[in-house]
Amino acid sequence: MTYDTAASPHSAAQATLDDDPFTPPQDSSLWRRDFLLGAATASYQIEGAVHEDGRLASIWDTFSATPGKVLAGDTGAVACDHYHRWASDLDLLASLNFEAYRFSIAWPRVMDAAGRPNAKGIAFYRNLLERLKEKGIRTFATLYHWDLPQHLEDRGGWLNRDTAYRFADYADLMSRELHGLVDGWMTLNEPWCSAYLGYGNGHHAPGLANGRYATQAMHHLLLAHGLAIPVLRANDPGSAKGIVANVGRGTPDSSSAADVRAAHLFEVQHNAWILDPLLKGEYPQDLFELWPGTEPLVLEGDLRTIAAPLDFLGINYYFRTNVKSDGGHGFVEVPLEGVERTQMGWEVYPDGLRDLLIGFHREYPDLPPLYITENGMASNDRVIDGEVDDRQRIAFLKRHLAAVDAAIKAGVDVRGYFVWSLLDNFEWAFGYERRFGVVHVDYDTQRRTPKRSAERLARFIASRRERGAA
Ligand code: IFM
Repeated sequence: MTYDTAASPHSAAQATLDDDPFTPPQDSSLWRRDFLLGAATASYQIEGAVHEDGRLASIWDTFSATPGKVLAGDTGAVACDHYHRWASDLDLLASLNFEAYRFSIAWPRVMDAAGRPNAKGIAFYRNLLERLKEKGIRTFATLYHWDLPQHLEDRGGWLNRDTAYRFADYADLMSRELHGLVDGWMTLNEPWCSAYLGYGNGHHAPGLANGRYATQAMHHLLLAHGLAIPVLRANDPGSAKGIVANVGRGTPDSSSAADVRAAHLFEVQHNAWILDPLLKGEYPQDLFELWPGTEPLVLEGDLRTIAAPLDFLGINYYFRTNVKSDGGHGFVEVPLEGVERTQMGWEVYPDGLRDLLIGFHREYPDLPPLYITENGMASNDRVIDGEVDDRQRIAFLKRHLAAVDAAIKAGVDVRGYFVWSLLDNFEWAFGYERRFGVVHVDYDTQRRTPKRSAERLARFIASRRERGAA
């Protein structure tokens, strides 16, 4: 079988499907035209232009400017300069045939400290969305991908309940300004990272380290989400509303009851901490066995607010963690020898994605449709003779897509998959050293070079189109 996708510069005119190691089996649900294949990014990781057009400081500007917090002292001040290059970046996205784009809005770019709109910042996102619509690309906007305005952190950040209400105001503004242009709103990206890495161990902004803070910050983040959902529904009824959780697979180091319990607690801490309040309206009590004395202050009605019905749930998956009992009520990681790892040191473990999806399907009767809103890997990619041969990523993506297909075949409703990330970008505490993009970015010249993985994905999407049209 041959296919001709001449419309795309990254098509594989005349290539045979059998030559393409990316091609899923004929019976794969990934061939379904209603299964979206997209790419994801986030504001602070790509935009740069941190002082332009009235943008205020975010906690990540402050954190990355603090010596010792980010590898090599990198900051997001310039990043991929996407604020200026957004139009050509969208051309690139379209040339790679992606059907959907997940990006995030920088809260400090669109609202001033008094809560008034910043017209220039809002225009940036409106232009972006309008261009995506012109190109026929589905739009998924995340409201909070970690760049909290610094002035809110100065008043306690996510430890202050008031921040949840300010978030609802921000969601109100954005959904009034951008209604009709967004196919899917995502309130928060990975509240686990905001709460645990930001307030629990201090590896991320704002850099506080206290277990009690982590659970309280999580509660206010989830409350912010729950307050925002009805606002988004009222202002933009035609769009879908959801939230994005990063989930972790924990496996026991042995079959002992203690190690099996340890793996369970790992997943409680990574998954149930977020998913139980969202989907069951309660916190998992096991969490407070793991972290005694950290129960957050929960006011009457909060859990009902948090459990507002969702149109979809976004799942971000990267790796598994092998654990054993710490001899008490907790777990410790036992890194496995001889397994494949990425530049982050994370184990490549696609079965974890399949098992988690099937597990959530069984555990939560009210599980909404799912999107895989992030999946991908970092590698030390280099441009050689104009090409980036990222074959580890090609195999990674192929195997994780196969895991999604297996979950769908087991009955899980998964509607799409977004590769993390479109571009190499600012990888938080690891700065620019870790390259997650399917497009290589030369940070000296801002030249973009699609990696082989991007070409393979583009070719597959094009062949789906052709098949759908046939
Ligand atoms: O780069 C991050 C992203 O911002 C959130 N999810 C995980 C990615 C890789 O670490």
